[in-house]
Amino acid sequence: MKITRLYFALFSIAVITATGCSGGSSTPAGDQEITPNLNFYNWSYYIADQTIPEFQQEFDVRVRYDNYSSNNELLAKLQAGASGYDLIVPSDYMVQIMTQLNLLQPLRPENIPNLVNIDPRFRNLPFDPENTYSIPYQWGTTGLAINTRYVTGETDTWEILWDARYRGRISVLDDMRSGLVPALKRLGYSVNTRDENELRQARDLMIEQKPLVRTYSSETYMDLLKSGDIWIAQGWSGDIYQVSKENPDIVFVIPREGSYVWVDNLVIPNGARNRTTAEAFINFVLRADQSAAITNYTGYSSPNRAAFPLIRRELLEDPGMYPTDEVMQRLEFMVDVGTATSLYNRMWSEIKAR
Ligand code: N2P
Repeated sequence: MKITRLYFALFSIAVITATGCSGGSSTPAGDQEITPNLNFYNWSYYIADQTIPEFQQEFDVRVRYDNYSSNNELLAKLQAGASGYDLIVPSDYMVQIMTQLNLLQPLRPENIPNLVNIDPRFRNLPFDPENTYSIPYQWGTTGLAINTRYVTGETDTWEILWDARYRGRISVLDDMRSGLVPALKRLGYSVNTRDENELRQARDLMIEQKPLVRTYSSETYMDLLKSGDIWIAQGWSGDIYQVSKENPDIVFVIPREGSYVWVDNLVIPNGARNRTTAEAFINFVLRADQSAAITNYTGYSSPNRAAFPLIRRELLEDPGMYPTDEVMQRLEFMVDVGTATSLYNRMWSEIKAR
């Protein structure tokens, strides 16, 4: 797998600008006690049913568990201050942004010995080159869910989102970075473009497509797919895997024009009151059995080498989850686009306002 190489190529510039901005810890020294509470904020549909109950039982901790459905929702919550969360799961480029904003505190490796289970190819990735703040949780790809009962013809292309036959049966991911991807890739541009003209063209294409869209969603689209209310959805690999278990007409495809791949990471925000407990939880989900249970349940891809023998074969052999090198060449990682973030914001608001 070429994941690390791809990363290094893409991130080499971004990292140079990101280093040097360290988020210092505000937690007092000597806090090595496991506290009785943990406030965990995670993506929706992104954990096994038994993970939290088993942790609570074993460590005698009460976990408050809340969900978000986009990196921007997570960032907004943190920036509003006093979120109370001890543990969050931002994607690669968002770890970069949060580090620069001094929102994270360093992890203490001595409290997370199971880090050795992480495949070396997923350690020291360019958005956090020393794993100072983050440890990979799960990774995956972004593509299209297709209901093969209703959708015919070529389906491995973003163009299908512009096919008027599917008016009202389409959903698109609801955030400014993901939601522009179908248009950027159709136009042959990078998901990390900072070029205003390219972003305007992408905006115009998404505005043209908007009359066909039933909903912009990064969470409820799963239920709409299951029930057959929508037939085509831009979505994430594991989400679609979960849906296909209940509705076998649904398949996941990575469009031939290319897409993006991401790694989500466990991190502790600055100001977290239950830092040691958060580290204990990180160490717990890095265990081979716990990590494999999460992967087997969510259908996402695992960065945990020790978990591999316990992961279901059908998942390991699914090219949507573990793309071939040839497909991988067409996938980009998102990076922090710096000042161009405001352009993405503007384009996305203009699409949504229509
Ligand atoms: C889970 C979403 C996975 C995260 N519903 C996409 N980075």
